[in-house]
Amino acid sequence: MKDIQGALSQFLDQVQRRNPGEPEFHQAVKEVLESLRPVLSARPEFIEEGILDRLVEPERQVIFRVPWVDDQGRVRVNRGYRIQFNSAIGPYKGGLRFHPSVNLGILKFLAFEQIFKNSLTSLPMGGGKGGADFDPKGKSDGEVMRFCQSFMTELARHIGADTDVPAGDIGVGAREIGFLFGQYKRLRNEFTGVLTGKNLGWGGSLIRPEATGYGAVYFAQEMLATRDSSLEGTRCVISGSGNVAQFTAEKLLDLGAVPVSFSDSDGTIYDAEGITREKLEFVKTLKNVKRGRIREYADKFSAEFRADATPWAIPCDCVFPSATQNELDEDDARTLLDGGCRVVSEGANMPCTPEAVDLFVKKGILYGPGKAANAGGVSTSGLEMSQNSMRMSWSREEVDGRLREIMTNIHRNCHETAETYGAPGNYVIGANIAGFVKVAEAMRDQGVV
Ligand code: NDP
Ligand code: 2IT
Repeated sequence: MKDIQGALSQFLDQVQRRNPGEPEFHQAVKEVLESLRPVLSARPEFIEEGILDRLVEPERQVIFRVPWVDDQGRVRVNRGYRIQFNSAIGPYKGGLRFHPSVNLGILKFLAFEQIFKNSLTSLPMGGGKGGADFDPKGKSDGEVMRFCQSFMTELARHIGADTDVPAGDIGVGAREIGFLFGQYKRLRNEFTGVLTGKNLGWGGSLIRPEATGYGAVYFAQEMLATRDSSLEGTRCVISGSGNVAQFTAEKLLDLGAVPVSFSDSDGTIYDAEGITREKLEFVKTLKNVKRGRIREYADKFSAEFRADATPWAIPCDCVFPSATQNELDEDDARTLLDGGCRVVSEGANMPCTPEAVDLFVKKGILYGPGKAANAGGVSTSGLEMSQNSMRMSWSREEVDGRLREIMTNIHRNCHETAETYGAPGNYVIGANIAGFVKVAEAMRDQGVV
């Protein structure tokens, strides 16, 4: 055990040295590797055969210029990326993020997480991620379209239905997927399932828009069931107000829970009376059609707006962080615990800092890490790929039933793996080990590639 510890810390030092200026990537690698200690002790071949060395090195990273012309006729230039991290168990799969903060380190952390998440889904998908430092906020539809067309003009040569299948993430929703798909089709003259998250009329899957949020709630339900408890009547804090946040709220309402907050980068709304279906419809139109700010909710309904604040000070039973990475730190975790929080199900990727995660785990509350809890989105993308391959579309009930079953299986797998490796109830260890072993074994089977 001591040797493993020494080898791991040397290994992490090396990852930091070889990938300077990428703190989020270091954070994601450290979290996964530290969880793997028990499996690496039991199966030293994973170290001896260089599996870890290969696992932290992306198979391919593409960085490219994205020039486009704005509405004033001015030339603008953004930087585009696609990280094709690991294809041991299937074609690269993962979203595209358009946000001014996007850089190589952030996309590498997201692609790295995606490897294990996709492995947990039980579907044949490798790990990838991409995006650009483009900010869709305040841009006209025409500008977004021209940007997407330019982005796809380069990306098209690197992706394909059996090679790499991107989807949405922050700043990339149905509108952007439409523009990207249109340009791919035009360049390649083929109508294939090269992207997921497509609209229904041209190859999309029912339930894909809902899937990440619904899945995060299903995961919370499963965690609560281990303690003979349920979501009914619980007060739930949600951060973000985009795709994941909206459908988290919708499923919570279906199950008799009470969502009380949303947020965006300007602040938080707290609706102590509860966000109803009618109020949720307002948020969907506000965010998806009018592209407005969440503070307008407080103007419209009698709710509080907390400028520049996150929602973690609101007392609650359950929390669904659904905005971005490292949005919840140790102090926030302590405040939440003091306020009675006993469930955290991560809709976002890596929203809790390592110190916050440690505190949740130490206090023994139900903490579902993103790579397990938010895997419903990519799982349903996998189901969209299956439907595209078969040239068929399944009903809402069929897809939702499969999503439900996948989330139940992910939960069971994480729960049982944690127990097998001596950490009962620790979903971090369960998710990381279960996700890793499948990929590591596939890499061994396929030789040194
Ligand atoms: P959206 O773009 O639809 O919504 C993002 C929301 O988060 C917005 O309310 C946005 O506010 C807020 N936000 C984003 N960045 C920041 C920031 N730096 N500070 C404060 N608020 C911020 O994205 P999604 O809902 O799709 O994604 C949310 C999270 O879920 C991300 O972590 C993503 O990686 C993860 N995820 C998404 C999946 C999907 O299928 N879409 C699948 C699995 C995980 P504002 O508008 O002000 O920027
Ligand atoms: O983080 C994620 O899992 C996503 N953004 C969804 C990826 C996908 O391919 O559906």
